[in-house]
Amino acid sequence: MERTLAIIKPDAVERGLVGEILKRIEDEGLRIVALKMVRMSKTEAEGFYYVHRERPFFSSLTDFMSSGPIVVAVLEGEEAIERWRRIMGATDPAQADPGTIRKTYGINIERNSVHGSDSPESARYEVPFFFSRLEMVNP
Ligand code: 3AN
Repeated sequence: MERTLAIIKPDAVERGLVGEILKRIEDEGLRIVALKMVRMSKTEAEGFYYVHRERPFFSSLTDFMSSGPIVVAVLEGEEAIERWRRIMGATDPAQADPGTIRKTYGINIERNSVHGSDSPESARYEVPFFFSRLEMVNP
């Protein structure tokens, strides 16, 4: 059993897509074991995306991610990390497979509607970034 961090990004929250995306997660058989809405400060967004600090898009990305509320969730299931990545689709919505969330809702490579941890190592950083153990249920 594996856990991963999912984020519904500001572009999707703004367009009223929270319900659709949470329904998709449940329909795919991933269990939501923690869930909340937050608004990150610029500094918090920089902390979350620390690994990308040298990338040219870092400043724009952290501006965007702190521009409005996001919904963060911890998803649990067999191979949850890989499964959630597959459901999201490629980073660039234009390259994403049909039926993926990013293909369906993503606006561009930055405003791509959802985030998912890309490895067990990043999940180990990202899950506790938002949730304490007390905030995650043990079904
Ligand atoms: P993913 O979210 O698919 O793991 P990463 O980790 O390469 O993609 O990038 C993190 C986030 O940075 C992406 N979700 C996207 O919002 C943004 N991003 C990635 N590449 C670019 C780019 N070339 N231009 C602008 N933003 C980007």
